[in-house]
Amino acid sequence: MAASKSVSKKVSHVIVDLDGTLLNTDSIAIRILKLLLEKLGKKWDSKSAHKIVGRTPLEAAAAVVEDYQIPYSAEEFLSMATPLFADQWCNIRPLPGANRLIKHLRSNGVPMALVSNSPKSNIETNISCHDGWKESFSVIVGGDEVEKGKPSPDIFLEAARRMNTEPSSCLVIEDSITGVTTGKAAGMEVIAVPSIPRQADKFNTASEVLNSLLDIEPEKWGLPPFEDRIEGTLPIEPWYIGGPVIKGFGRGSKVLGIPTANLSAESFSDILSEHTSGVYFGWAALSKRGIYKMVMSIGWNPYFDNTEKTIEPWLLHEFDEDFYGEELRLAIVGYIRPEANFPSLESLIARIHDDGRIAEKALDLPLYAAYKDSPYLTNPLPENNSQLSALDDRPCKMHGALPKKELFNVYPGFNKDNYLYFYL
Ligand code: ADP
Ligand code: RBF
Ligand code: MG
Repeated sequence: MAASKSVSKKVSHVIVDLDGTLLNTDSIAIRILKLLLEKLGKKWDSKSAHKIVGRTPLEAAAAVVEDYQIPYSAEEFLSMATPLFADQWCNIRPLPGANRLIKHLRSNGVPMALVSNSPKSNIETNISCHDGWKESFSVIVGGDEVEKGKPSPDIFLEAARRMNTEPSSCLVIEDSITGVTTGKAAGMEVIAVPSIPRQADKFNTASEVLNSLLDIEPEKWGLPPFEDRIEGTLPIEPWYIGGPVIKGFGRGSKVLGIPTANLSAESFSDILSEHTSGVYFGWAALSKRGIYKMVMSIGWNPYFDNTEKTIEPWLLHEFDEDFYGEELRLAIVGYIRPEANFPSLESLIARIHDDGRIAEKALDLPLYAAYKDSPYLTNPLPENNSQLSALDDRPCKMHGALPKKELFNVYPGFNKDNYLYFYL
C-alpha cells in the first residue's frame, strides 16, 4: 500500500540499494536457507524472513543459527550457504520495475549510484548478469569500501561524495528498515519499497513508502516523469500462470458481487513471491470454454487484511455457471495500480469496477491484444507423462531459457505436476 507524506524536496541524484531493492535476492536466499535447513533436519518458518531481509549475510546467518538452534557457528553456517549462492548469481531476478527505473533514469541523464553492504566484487559479479546495469551507475560503493556498513551513513555519504554532490540532493531507494534509517541519517530523502509484506507502518521515517518500483513517480522529486503509461496501464514483461480453479475465501461473489477464480497460492508460492502485489490484467483461458479478458489482484487484500498472498482473477465475462476444478491459464500483460485499503466496501467495489473498465479497454490495444494468441493459452494440456516428457526441452519464457533440470534446482517446489505451467 502506498503511503505518502507531502513530498516537496527536489533532488538531482539517485542512490539505489541492490539486494531486495533492485534484485529479488531474498527469494533466492530463502530458497537456499530452506534447503540447508532441511539438510539439517529443520523446517523453514516463513516468519523468519524479516530477520534476513536487509541484514548482512553474517547477521542473517547468526539470526538463523540462533532461531533454529543450529549446532554450528554463524561463520560455519555462512560458509555452508555461500557456495550455494555462488551457483545462483545469475538466477537472481530483477524485481518488477527495476529495469524500467534504471533505463529511465539513465536515458534522462540522472546520475545514479549503486550501494550495497556486500563486497564490491560481489556487486559487480551480480550486476554483470543484467544487461545495461553496470553502465548505468556512475558510482558503485561496496560494504568493503567504507569503514562501517549500514546502519552507519558512511556508505551513502561516500556515494554522494563520489558523485560530487551534496547528501541533500540525493534520493535513496531502499527496501529495508535499516536502509531507510541509514539514508535518513545521511541527510537524504528516502523512498522505502519494503521487501517484507504488510509492514508499511514500520517504515514511517521514510519520505515515502511504496509497494513496488513500478509505483515511483520521479516528478514528485523534480526528476523527469515516466512516459510509458498507456491509457492508465503499464505494460510489463508478460508472465504466465495456471492450474485448476480452487475454492477461495467464498466472498468474491457474495460480499463484492465480483467472482474471482482462485488458483492455488500454495503450489505457486515461488512464482507469486516474484511478483509484487497489485492490480494486473491480461488474458484468461478456460480449456473447455474459450479465452477472455481478465483483471486481477495479487496480494493480501488490505481491505480484508488477509495473511496469505493470493491471486484473484476476475474474468470479464458473464458465465451461467461455476467452473471450479477446470483448468485456468493466465497471461498477465499489464499493471494498473498497487493494492489499496478503502474506507468502505462500496468504494472498494467501485474501484474494482474501474479496474475492469481500464483492463477491458486496454486489452483491445494491439500491444496487449497480441497475447490473446499465446501458445500457453491456446495449447491443450498434455494428458499423460509421455507427452509431458516430450515438452522437457521447450524453452521457458518466464525464467529465461532454463532447461528443466535447472528449473528444478532453482525452484525446488517444481515437480512434474506443476512445472508445465511455466512453459510456453
Ligand atoms: P471463491 O471464494 O470460491 O473463489 P467467488 O465468490 O470468488 O468464490 O467465486 C468464484 C467462482 O465463480 C469461480 O471459481 C468460478 O467458478 C465462478 N465464476 C463465475 N463467473 C466468474 C467470472 N466472471 N470470473 C471469475 N470466476 C467466475
Ligand atoms: N482487495 C483489496 O483489499 N484492495 C484492493 O485494492 C483490491 N483490488 C482488487 C482489484 C481487482 C481487479 C480484483 C479482482 C480484486 C481486488 N481486490 C482488492 C480483492 C478483493 O478484495 C478480492 O477479490 C476479495 O477479497 C475476494 O476474496
Ligand atoms: Mg474467489
